[in-house]
Amino acid sequence: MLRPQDNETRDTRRLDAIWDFTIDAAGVGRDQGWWLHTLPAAVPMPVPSSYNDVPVDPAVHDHVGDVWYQRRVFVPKGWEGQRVVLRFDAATHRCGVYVDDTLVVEHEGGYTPFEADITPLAVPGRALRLTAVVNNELNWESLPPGVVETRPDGTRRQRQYHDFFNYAGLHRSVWLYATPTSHIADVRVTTDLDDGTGVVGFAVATASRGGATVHVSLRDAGAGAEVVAEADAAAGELRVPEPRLWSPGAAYLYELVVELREGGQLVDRYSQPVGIRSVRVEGTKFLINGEPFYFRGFGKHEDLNVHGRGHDDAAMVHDFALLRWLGANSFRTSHYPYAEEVLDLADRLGIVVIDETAAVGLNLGVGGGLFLGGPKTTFSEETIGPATQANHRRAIEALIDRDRNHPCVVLWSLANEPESHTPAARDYFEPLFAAARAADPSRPVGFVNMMFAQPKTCLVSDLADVVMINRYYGWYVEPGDLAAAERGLEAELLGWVDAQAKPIIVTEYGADAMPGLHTLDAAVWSEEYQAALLDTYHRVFDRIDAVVGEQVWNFADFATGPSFMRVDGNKKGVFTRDRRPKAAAHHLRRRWRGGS
Ligand code: GCB
Repeated sequence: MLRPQDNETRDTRRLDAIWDFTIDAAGVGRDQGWWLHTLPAAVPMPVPSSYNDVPVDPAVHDHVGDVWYQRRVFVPKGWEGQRVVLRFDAATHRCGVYVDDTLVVEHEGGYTPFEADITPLAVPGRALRLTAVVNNELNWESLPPGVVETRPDGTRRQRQYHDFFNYAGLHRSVWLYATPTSHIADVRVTTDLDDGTGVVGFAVATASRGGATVHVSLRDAGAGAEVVAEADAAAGELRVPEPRLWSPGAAYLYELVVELREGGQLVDRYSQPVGIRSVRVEGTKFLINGEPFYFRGFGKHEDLNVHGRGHDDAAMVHDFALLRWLGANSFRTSHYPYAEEVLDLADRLGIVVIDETAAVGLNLGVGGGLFLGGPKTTFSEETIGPATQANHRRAIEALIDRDRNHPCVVLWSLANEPESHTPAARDYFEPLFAAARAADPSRPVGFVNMMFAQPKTCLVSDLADVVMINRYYGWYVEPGDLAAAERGLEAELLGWVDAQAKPIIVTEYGADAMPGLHTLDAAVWSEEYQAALLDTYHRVFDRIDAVVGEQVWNFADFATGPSFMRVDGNKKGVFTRDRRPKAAAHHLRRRWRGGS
């Protein structure tokens, strides 16, 4: 799905503002047709943001069910004769949208965009009433999964199987935009290197009356935007001799200008940034542009004080500055697709991204069995079954559809820590790997393994191109004993080398640290222990060639649901939630920037 863009053929209105907002505590809004009028008892709510922490109201913070957003939108006069589209960058976790009295689109999945052509309803020069009903319930079919329970007093609560707060709402921008009626509907690019020549594959989908032609030109980033290759075709390959490559830390973006012409006249134009680079896995190496790449970075979260998971440009740019300060070169979008602005900036700054779906918590052995006392069979007709799998496949396809053109994305992560040691897990994942490879044959595919599935017992890892593992030796296993952690980690990593002979990325390792807690003996929860644990892991990584990446858990402290294991959220950040460094941040900086 193309992102909205302003140019001589297209026009956008970002609808970010204070909207009217009402929680539907009694669950009556759909029956009572709340979209037909102004919302009852509305309060102001910023878009984008999570709604949970904004109003200082436990009823909103912990609400389970529908919430309603509404605003009036003026359709610009100049859009006469244009196609008018309404787009939501994300609504967590599902949403229905009404224009005046009419339902125009429904969407499942909290982190991918959706849109509706509302041309017949959007009269230029007139206002319309825009209403969105957003639902935050997690069930066995949703990603992530969860269970809604009813308490004895009739109130409801959300049980979940993942370790971050279930923030909800309109987390990203909402847009109204106009395109010509005949328009460019999709642009897909792939890039590769052929003996030093850049190869840019392109495929353009159009919606037009017929007789239309497509012209593509690839322009360099210089002031003159020189054309380096062009074609009169909707699909094909452009070859760029001696290209400037998109490389980690040294990004270079060309621009693919796509033009739709009818009778020789320009009808629509779309500009797509293109980073020419190749990605391959060979043996135990992860190659970017033919060079072995070593991932240094983090698993992150979209998580901020007040905003929750709502996108914020200033916070995003600051996080990238902190990554640079540390000498990090990569992150994983744990545990859901991040805002598209984040990937744009990663493209621009040369930060490498492992792009993950919202499939987290598909492991009742952890969440269900250990903490919640709920059902313990992960994959079954009653729990995570065919409907979840179908939804998961759609989520993979939606993620790839959204992010395929980003050079920063080098690897798809299909899930975080699912059960993967049972035949049922293999049956569940085999078709999903096939779907990901069919949707994008150009990138490696993997999933993040959890410690219950060891090198000899994991039944899913052989489907993946890389081994990604999260490990907590010295924390959940052998807490406080770093010597035991070092032995355990090394033995297991060598086991993976034996079992798979693939590149290994340790996608999570770390320890909680209470900021300001210092102990001479590096006791658990102290800043000293967190730093010492990272050192221990690094010694092991440096001894094993197949380890091609270290991504600390987590970049910053983040909000979770209530738990006896969490003190005001998860404290495994090397930064606090407000981005102050703990001792571990300085430690990492010394390792990643070579002592500077
Ligand atoms: C994990 C999960 C992550 C948790 C982390 C922890 O393995 O992937 O979501 O937050 O452990 O801190 O327990």
